[in-house]
Amino acid sequence: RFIAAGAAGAAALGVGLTPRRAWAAPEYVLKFGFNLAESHPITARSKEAAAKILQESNGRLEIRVFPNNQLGSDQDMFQQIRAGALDLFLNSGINVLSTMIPSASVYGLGFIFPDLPAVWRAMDGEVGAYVRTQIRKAGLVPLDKMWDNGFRHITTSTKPINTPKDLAGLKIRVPVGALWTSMFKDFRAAPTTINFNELYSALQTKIVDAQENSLANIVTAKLFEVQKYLSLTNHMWDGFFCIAQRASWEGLPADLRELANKHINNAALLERQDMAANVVTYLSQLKEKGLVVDQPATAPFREALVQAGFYKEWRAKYGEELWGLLEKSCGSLG
Ligand code: X2X
Repeated sequence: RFIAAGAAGAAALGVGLTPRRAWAAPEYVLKFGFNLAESHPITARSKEAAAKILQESNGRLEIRVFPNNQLGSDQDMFQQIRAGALDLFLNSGINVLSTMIPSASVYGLGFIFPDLPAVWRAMDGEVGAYVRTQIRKAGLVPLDKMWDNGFRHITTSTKPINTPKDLAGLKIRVPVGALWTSMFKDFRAAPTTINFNELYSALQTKIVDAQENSLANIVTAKLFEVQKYLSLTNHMWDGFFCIAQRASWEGLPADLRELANKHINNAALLERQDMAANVVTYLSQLKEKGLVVDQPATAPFREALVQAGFYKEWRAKYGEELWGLLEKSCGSLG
């Protein structure tokens, strides 16, 4: 980094140097961590936002982006942000966040969104606002715009999944969140919770035979190397909240906080477009890599959850207020 006295000092002295970007060490440095791979669109968009924030704050605010579990597992990062050691954490509400804020997983209920417009209606609308209020009550600061972690599909190393019966007894990895375990138990599978940073090796060493994720993650985390079958089950949608550590966020001067808020929310909107635009490419890449792709009918999977009492159970857990908002946005889930 240059020392501020360079350009500013030279200008003050009237020295005819070409103005150059020269700034002091940043006044504020925030650490921004998440689990996704370097090549995931979330990584590029968050780094781009950080660059704009550095530029437009004239070097006063630096956001250091740590993708790919560089700071540890999701559970580690969640611990760090609560302890004040991490400033911004991008993660699924269905994942570790829901261990502290149960309503944060609500959008992960199976088969509630037919498409992305339905997702954003809910999450940019009253459902998202409700969850963000709960996150705030838990002492963390959620930024407004969610990031897209994609519709989720099942991959296995053993067999294609075409009907709910194919899930019976399947050793499948799920992230750390009660909704995931509940849903896959109700499918009669045998779910095991494993953090994302251990997923590849868990599949490789056959600790589990299956996992479920977005096409983006199956490509960018190279899960195709250790899986053989991909069933496009679209069984749930997942998104990431950007959560700020309250003291470091509120400790920023208002202008810098506003600048960071603007660029991070804007990055989320751009990343949503990337994810939608990349679906076709990801799918053809996975076919090229040799995955056997199936497109099962989804109605029987949803019916299996209904029969298992899944929606009833989670309606009671989320409560009538949130359930009402969900049905207002998605239509009747009964
Ligand atoms: O852990 C996963 O599977 C991931 C990356 O999709 C989430 O963070 C929920």
